[in-house]
Amino acid sequence: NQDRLALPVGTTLDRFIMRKQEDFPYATGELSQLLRDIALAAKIVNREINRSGLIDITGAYGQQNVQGEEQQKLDVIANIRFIRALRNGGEVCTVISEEDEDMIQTGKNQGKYVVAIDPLDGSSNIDVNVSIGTIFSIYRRQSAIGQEGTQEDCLQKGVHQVAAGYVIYGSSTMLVYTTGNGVNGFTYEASLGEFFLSHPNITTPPSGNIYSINEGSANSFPEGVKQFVQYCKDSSFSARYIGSLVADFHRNLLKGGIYIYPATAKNTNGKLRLMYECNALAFIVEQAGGKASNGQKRLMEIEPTSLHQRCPLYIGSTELVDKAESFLSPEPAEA
Ligand code: P6P
Repeated sequence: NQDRLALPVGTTLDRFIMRKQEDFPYATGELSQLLRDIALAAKIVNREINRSGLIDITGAYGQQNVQGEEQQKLDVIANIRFIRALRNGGEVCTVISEEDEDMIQTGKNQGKYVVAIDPLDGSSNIDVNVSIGTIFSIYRRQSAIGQEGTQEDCLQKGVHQVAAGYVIYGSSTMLVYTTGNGVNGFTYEASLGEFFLSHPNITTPPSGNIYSINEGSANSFPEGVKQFVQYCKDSSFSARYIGSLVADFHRNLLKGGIYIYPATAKNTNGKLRLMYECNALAFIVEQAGGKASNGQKRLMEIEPTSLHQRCPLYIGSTELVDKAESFLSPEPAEA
């Protein structure tokens, strides 16, 4: 009955996960344990981030990651922490990460799940104390249990996600996730080491007056994007762009708005990654009543072809994504 489902604000994450598992009579607890493993790693990374200015682990790590981006020490630490937690938890056979070119085999071949993760997105923001985030997607492996996960296990369409979420390390640290039955947000109380339900059943407003896009690249925006941006200005929208995907997404999720990272001259297929950035946020925004596309089609229907492929991202309030798309593919001229 409904009141049993409506867990009160203040419920701990552990109790929430346990109660939600009870709603799945055939659930055997592996996904619940996997979510706990991710929450544990998030607590550890949160502690590292909060100390980062103090114990000289900020700044570049002196290496470049597969993206050719200057690797920040916290990138590396977060990657190690999440992969270790997923490996030790035993539920995951294979991980793909922004920080590693190839699939990471955990050695736990009995694991039913595959995880795609951006352990610390927006890490160039770390040294200037801007909110950053972890983004993850969880898929059920397609290959037989008992062997290593395969490339096909890792390259599944977004519609096949069994869960997705993000952690935002901001003025407060929150874990926001979905398992396909709505979106719930948990706020971390460091003194107790617990996440508490603070944002039950998040729904995103159907429209809004915030647009998030890096207008520094406006000269090379597709024509339709230029027209949509002009529409936002003509509508007296607020321009809000933090330059940290999770922070921009989270604000728009709660307040309504649209985030766009289109194709640009510098990033001809957009900058954001399909498997461990876009798909997870697309699952969450759809579960919250919003929309996510690559400008042409539902983002979660994109058939992946490589682990680190990029795609344009139009995500947020349904009416704004629809509006943006209308400029991108105007109605066919009257025959
Ligand atoms: P730009 C951060 O590097 C990131 O991956 C996202 O977190 C952020 O939204 C985007 O890139 C910012 O990119 O080109 O606007 O600086």
